Amino acid sequence: MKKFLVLLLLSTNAAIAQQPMQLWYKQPARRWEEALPVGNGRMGAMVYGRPEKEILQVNEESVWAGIKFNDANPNAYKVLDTIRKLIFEGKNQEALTIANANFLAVDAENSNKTARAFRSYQTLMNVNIDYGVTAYDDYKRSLNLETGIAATTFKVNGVEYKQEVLASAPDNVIVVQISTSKPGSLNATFSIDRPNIRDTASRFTDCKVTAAGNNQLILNGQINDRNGKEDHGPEGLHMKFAGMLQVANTGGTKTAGGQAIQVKNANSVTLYIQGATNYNYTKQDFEDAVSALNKCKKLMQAAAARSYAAISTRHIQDLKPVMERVSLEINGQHADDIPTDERLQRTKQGIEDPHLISLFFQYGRYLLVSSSRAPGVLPANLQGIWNQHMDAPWNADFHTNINLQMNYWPAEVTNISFTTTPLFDFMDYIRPQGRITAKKMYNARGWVVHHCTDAFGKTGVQNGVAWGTFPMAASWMCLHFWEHFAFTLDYTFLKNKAYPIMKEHALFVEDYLVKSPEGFLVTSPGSSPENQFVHPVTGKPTGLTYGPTMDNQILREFLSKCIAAAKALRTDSAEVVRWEGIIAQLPPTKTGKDGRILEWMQEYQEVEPGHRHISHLFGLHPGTQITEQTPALYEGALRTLTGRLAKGGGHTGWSRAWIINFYARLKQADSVRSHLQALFAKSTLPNLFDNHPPFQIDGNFGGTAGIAEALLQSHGDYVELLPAVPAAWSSGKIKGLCARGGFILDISWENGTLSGVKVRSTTGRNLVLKYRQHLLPLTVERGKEVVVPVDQLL
Ligand code: FUC
Repeated sequence: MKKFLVLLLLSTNAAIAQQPMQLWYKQPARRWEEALPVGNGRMGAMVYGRPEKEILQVNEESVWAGIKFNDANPNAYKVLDTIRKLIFEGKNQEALTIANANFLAVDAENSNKTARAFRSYQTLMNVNIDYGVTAYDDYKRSLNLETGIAATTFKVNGVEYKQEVLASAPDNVIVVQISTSKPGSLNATFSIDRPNIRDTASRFTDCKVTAAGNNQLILNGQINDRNGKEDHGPEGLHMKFAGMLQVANTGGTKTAGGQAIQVKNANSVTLYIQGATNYNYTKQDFEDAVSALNKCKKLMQAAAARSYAAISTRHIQDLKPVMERVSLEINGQHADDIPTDERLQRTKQGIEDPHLISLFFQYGRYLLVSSSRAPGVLPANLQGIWNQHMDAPWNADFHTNINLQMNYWPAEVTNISFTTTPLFDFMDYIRPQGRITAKKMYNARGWVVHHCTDAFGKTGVQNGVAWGTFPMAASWMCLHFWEHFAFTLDYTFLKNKAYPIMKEHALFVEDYLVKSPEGFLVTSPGSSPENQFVHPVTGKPTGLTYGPTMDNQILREFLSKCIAAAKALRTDSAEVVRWEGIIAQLPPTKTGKDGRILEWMQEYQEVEPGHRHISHLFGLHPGTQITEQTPALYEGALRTLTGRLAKGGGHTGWSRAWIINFYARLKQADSVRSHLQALFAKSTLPNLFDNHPPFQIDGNFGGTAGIAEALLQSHGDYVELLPAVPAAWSSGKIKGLCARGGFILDISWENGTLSGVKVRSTTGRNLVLKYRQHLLPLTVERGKEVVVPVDQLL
């Protein structure tokens, strides 16, 4: 394996004081992928930091094109038995032809036309700042991950300019503070706009900007949906949205002219940026009777009553303790004297940079906290909350065949459990649609969602039958509810929120499964996400099948957790017996001739042997079925990974991130290291956003989770310390990682060996620590901390 150069400059230096985690650059962002993100869960902004023409690209989480309708195809049930019969007879192509005509999402209540794709999550607006500056020096821009402040500083003829941007959760607003070192020298023009503000050949004006008084600009609009080449569902005027900019200056003058506000000779300026829509997340729909503009004005009034100083103090008090819950240091502390883009460039050249690893790790936490929390209500989408497009890649939607799940992998273990609230609410609110879909398509009880959904909670089959027929997405999503309980031991959550949703989905599972010719209970039709095999008779690429390995593994995991939940709540013993009966009839995970895990029921030839989805390793991660206790499968998983990688696997950011997690579970520490390196080298943008390509945030979250997984694992019967720490990370400290069972751990290591462990109990009591081959049972009283005698683990 290629040896990495170790950057000596960045080696241990105990003399360096603890520095804040920040991304920083010596030049403004030339493009969006270089801009820096701030977010409060509801609103987000990408800050370019341009002295000439500053841009803040602003999002509000619910600006979604499209409308709500149940998109389940009612014809599906009429052909379900036929399709199943054909699939069992090996006539997959015939089954696909019938499914193509009867399964795809439709708008049955209105046009009955097939709605082939969702519409998109959209940008709200840009806030533009013209500083009237053409030449400047001493430039720096940064994003401090502890304070969540994006700062830009530069000098013009010796006068220092300072711009700070933050998105406050407590005050529910984005604020900008601009000041100069020379009183009365600040001149700037502020404006707002949106891509659809002007007519273009393919688009319609959907908003207008007006000034209110001399201090406000108001963007008011309504999404005007049109179909182009594809039918994306009904056309027309749909969601209403509003954006506002309020300007407050100290010193100087302020005038509003046309669609801009000009400030002259001021000492400082505070900008308040607000946005709103008429979306109601409990209904997962917009409400015609609600004025987005009035909502926006009210939000503005509340926020603008506070000064920048007050807002930033409250914001830092809110964010900093959350970020400080966890800290990671690899090979000592490092001087932060290299700009982030240069660090990334060096990494691309093969120079390993432990500082970049901890920065990327904390950035993942920062991004999830900034895109998935109150006052926001929707979960982090494919781009978190940051999107500059009107038609985003994959609509910046919620893909439930890996991507939405991956977004939340770091949530529990990296001590930001509260970020899961929007996800759980969303899954809860999706249920009424999911019930209709389960009934209409499969005449099944319970609820279901297929491989993706949007802000209107669509649950039908999207993007083609072979692609979209993945009803196990719902079972997989349900596992997140269990994980939250496993980490927090929150019985109230389990009883009132998690278990009812899991149990209701279990009804769907019971009704959906059918007996296969081999006598197993299987999903049919089903698919191994987005992958195809060569049909042994027709030689054709085939996706639609029965009992793909991932489905079986998800079901085994899901039903086991339903059983565990019922037992924890001392309820539903009859259900437990039924679920145990189903598990016993699921097809086992098998290996093929070359020892690799089989992705489908039979050993088929693969169409794309380097496919990005490695779905049949679900049992290894995030599942818990392939472990050291199942040596043949464990070895099979390693072979499967090697095989995929040899054929070009891992080419998307999220796929690479998943591979890091797989290797962590396989305890292949050096592969964790090399794939992390590859994630930086091949799939990370200058602002450290993950590159699918294009930008897709799951790789950030999956990467952060992968680093945590190398340091601590708790999915088995014990809490394993440093299970996959690369030899090159010879010393280090991780503080504040969470383990299942209600524990928080601080772990340190020196010369590649464990040197310190502290265990705090939040709610837990008994645990077993594991380090290498050593086990140590421990009791930690609730709320107490224990310093573990490390020699007992060596
Ligand atoms: C899945 C992946 C793609 C992409 C999309 C949003 O379909 O296979 O790579 O990430 O989700």
